Amino acid sequence: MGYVGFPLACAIARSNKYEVWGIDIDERRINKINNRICPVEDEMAEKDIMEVNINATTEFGVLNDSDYVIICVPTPVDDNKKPDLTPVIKASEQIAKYLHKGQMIVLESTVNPGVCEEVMLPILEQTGLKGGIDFELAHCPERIWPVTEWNVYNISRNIGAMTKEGTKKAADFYRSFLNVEINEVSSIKAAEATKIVENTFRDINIAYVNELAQLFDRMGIDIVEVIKASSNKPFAFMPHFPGCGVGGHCIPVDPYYLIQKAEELGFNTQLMKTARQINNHMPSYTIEKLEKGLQKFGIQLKDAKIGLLGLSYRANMGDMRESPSLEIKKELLEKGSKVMAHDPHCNGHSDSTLKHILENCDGIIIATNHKEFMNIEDWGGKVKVIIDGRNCLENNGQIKEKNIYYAGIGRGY
Ligand code: SAJ
Repeated sequence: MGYVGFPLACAIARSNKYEVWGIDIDERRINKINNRICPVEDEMAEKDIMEVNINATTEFGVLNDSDYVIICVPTPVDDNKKPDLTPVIKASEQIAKYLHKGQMIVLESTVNPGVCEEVMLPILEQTGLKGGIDFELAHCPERIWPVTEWNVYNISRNIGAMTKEGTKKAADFYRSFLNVEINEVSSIKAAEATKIVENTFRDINIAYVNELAQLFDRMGIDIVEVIKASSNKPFAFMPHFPGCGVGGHCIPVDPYYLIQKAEELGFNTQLMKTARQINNHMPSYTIEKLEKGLQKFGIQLKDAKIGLLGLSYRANMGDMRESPSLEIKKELLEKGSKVMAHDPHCNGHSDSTLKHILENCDGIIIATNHKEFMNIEDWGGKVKVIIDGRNCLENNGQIKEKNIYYAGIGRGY
């Protein structure tokens, strides 16, 4: 019942063809849903919860009477960037308790090719029931882009099961409640591969512009101008933009699932590993720029008060998972700076107000391009340096008027 499962449950309920049970181990989340409080930041889901009926429970026993079971649990990595399939395994173990003939089990969580058949299937077949015969196992990778116009109702999907018939049956199930293209692929592995390819594609492309940003800062070239100009090529170019880092529970995480699987097979995914290294370096690169800016005013990081604007990993939302801001804060503290963080979307995690930061900090890092930061007029009296980690304040007139040292990422200096 997270940002993937809850909107999906609403979409199924909205079709009025199914009795929908939303299961979650988080009782608070279940209580919210049963009190028609939306458990996720999702515009459509906020609407849905008032209009559709979902039975929410922590009891897996409802699976006894379920024909379709869809798993939408996290697939994180641990502190050593190793895949952590615990949520998938635990969900599979619960499902196995109630597995019965004719059931369709679908995994939506992002995994590397092989997880469905090498991890989930053995757990399910311990019941003596056979996948592809007594029950179906399919993979329909989730595609959600939080706080954008893209949502479960308008994004096409790929789906693969253990057999051709199983794939068709699974696809027809999704077609029964979604009015989007449901593309049947040849196998579960192909379906698992599509999603991990989509996200590693993005990570590599972001790493590419982040590498260019560091080079062009040395060459006096503004990479944002260049990328925008190159984007007028009507084919074979897809713009990405540099920043202070790559956050979220997907892009900086999913590549490690494929990297790990490849290692198990004795293959070195050097491009994906290098892309991760480049993107993981961007918080440090951002701090290097802050250090250079402060030095122009004779201020050392160890004596500096630094304002960190933005804690979430993406604009206008409050999700801090794998956020570069957390890396930036950690490294600044290690360097002896006093750090004051403010994020209007991460209630409870700010340790300062925007006003206090603007009036007391020597330097500011914009780590998230929240709309609340776009029209700051009065930057206070003390701020000497602003490093714009999302290249979002270039047109803020106030900054230009004051003798504030302003630098972005990859803007040529
Ligand atoms: N970022 C850049 N430069 C860019 C684009 C993004 O530095 O040009 C950074 C963002 O600031 C953010 C991170 O990368 O920190 C991830 O950004 P994102 O826009 O990919 O946002 P997510 O992770 O919420 O959504 C992604 C989806 N994004 C797109 O496909 C555009 C998609 O990969 C998945 O549907 C989703 O993760 C998921 O759930 O897997």
